[in-house]
Amino acid sequence: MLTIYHVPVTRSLRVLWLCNELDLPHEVRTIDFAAAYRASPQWRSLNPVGKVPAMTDGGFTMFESGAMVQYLLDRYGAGRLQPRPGTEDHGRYLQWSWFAEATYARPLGEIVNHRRAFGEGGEIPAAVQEMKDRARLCSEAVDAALQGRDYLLGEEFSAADIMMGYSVMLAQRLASIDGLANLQAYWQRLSARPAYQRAAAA
Ligand SMILES: N[C@@H](CCC(=O)N[C@@H](CS)C(=O)NCC(=O)O)C(=O)O
Repeated sequence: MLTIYHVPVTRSLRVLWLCNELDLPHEVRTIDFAAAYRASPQWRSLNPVGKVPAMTDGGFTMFESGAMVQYLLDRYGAGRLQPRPGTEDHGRYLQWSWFAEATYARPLGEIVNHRRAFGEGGEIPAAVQEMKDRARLCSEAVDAALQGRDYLLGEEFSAADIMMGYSVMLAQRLASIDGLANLQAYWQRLSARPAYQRAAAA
């Protein structure tokens, strides 16, 4: 049985969303996001750096959201939601999946961390603006890539859209996707999916 350790609006959303798309049975355990709990030996035994999410599959533990998505697809996906490995399409799929977390979500996550560390009103405006500018560049790149297509790989939804969907959600909350019509339509399309909506309500 899969257990997903979840906090609403965090990256565990990606894993729940994927499970819903694949109809994979799973248990959701909502955890306390307080720093003290995340620093506890109990939580650190699941996520060694005290972040969210974590997932267990029987006795196997994982603590990186994109790796969880790929593991679940490879183990239980039966070829769904990703192109065949070793193809150019799969290379594109991997690139957008990694870009979503390593490049796009990074400055956005730092805005959240910065606010948490310095408190409301204690932010360094120039630092926040610099992170927003870097996120905006990513938003523009995804907007351009979506020209003439519904999803990152074309007409077919893939797990890269799940990886990216979370990052776009952060961008529209923390930076802005104003003026980026393709990205806005993409976000509307993704957030209308029943599997996303069930995950967002968890
Ligand atoms: N690359 C990691 C990032 C995990 C991450 O930054 N999680 C956030 C919540 S979405 C968190 O736990 N932040 C608390 C902190 O960094 O102290 C992943 O995708 O799992």
